[in-house]
Amino acid sequence: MKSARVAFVILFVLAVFALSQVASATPVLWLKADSGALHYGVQATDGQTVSAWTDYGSSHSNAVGGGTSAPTFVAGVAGTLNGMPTLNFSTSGGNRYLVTTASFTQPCTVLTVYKGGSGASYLMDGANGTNRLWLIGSYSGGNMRMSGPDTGVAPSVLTSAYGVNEATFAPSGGASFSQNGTTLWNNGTTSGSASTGLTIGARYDGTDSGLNGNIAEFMVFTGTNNFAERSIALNYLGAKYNIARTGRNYYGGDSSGNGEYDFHVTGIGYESASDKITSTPGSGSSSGLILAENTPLNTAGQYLLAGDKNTANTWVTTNLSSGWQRWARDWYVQKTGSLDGKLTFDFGDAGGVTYDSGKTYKLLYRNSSSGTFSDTGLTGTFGSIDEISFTVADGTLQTGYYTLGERLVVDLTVIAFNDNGAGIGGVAGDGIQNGSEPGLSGWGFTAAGQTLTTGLDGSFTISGVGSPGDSVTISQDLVNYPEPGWTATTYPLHTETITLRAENIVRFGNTYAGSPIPEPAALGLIGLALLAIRRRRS
Ligand SMILES: [Ca+2]
Ligand SMILES: [Ca+2]
Ligand SMILES: [Ca+2]
Repeated sequence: MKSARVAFVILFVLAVFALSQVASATPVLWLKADSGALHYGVQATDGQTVSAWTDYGSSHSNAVGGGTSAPTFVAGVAGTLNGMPTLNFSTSGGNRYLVTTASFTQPCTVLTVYKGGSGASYLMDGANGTNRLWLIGSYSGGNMRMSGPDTGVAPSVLTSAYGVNEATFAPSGGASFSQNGTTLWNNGTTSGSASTGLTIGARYDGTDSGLNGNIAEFMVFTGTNNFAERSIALNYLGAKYNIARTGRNYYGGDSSGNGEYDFHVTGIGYESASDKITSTPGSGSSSGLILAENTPLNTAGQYLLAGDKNTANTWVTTNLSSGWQRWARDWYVQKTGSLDGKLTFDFGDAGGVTYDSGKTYKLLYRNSSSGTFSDTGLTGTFGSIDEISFTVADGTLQTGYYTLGERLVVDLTVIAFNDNGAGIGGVAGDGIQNGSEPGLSGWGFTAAGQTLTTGLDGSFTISGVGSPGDSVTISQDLVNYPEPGWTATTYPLHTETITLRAENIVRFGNTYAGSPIPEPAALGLIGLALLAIRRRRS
């Protein structure tokens, strides 16, 4: 049942990923203002009504409304909620609300980022008018209420500022409410039962006690074994909306000191054998990095979370040693406890980069949000379609910044030439191939472990000989290709270890001590002539 649910989520998220923000959790209902708030089928813009709010949860029960009762989209404002948008559920001219047919069982927990207005201000209520189920609202003149009992929580908690709120509804006992990690009320009994359908932003029938406030995000989890996934979701919400919380903090990449890695926070974690998340959503629903356990998680409090900065991805060469390129997007990865993890990079999800299983990809790490990345030295394993995975043992898996790197591979061209240009426009014996000093064909070399012979133009090229910074040994092969009478003007006739230059061309100049013009040079001249003819034909 669980795997079927996950499969549904993956398929669904595949369709809507372009705008999504990812948490690892699989809530029953998941609404977010920054993605899938639709004005008649198209992403709403500031001031437009939202007729359908896409459900990214397993229910796929979009919250819908219409006409003058639909909420309006409020574009993000810098400095508020990290610039993220909200939906405004006004009460002016009648309540604004949306209705979903998603079903819930108790216990269930609602995670929301919202701010209500004064008065009764229902965040939500069961949609079934004959059996009003549960709600969060500031109760007029009294305390906040949750589905029956007066909680003893002041309404101002929900009206003065946006918070990350976690409200658990239980059929008998165990109900609780906390905000930004502080438990404000618990152990109450909750009336009502499981609900089919939910009204968001007003009382069950929409006719009374509208929210008169704004909702940024809304998630509902059901069941009892979801503490780990809710803990990850709380970190996701706090980072995304820049709301400080206390407790269950497993991700600090969103702070200014750590570089504001605020988005797509996701993770794995373990509370018990029945309450754990061992892999983040897979290919098609990540921001490019997928986390998973390697050695199975088995200790309460193990967590591995990651988030990014929403950096548009492409290949870049910044913050690297020469000879490397990397993804522009990097992730802050935070480890709590000891664990072996697996980091998988998904090219399709990250976007902006082309996958090639013939390349050498490496896991790169740095310990601060600026500075040079270094190679972890780990070898990746190519996975399905467009992924590469790195198994990172506990001792190597450090909290810090990770991305995918590639060692650049370059070609090397070796040229042998007759450094005897006197009378034909060059300077004899200067080690420089001037003007018409011809290449020497048929000269043997040993280069990068291969035996090679110069072609008609006096050169050969080795494709992918190595990366800038590597050393390649090249020697003229005097055993198999002796050319009596010639002396080297550039490199002596023995092995040279060279560092690849920018142009990756190494020239071996030679001169002939006697006369007449020796055969290799003559061959070279003929070769050049043949080349010229070939070029004219092409
Ligand atoms: Ca931040
Ligand atoms: Ca993929
Ligand atoms: Ca010369």
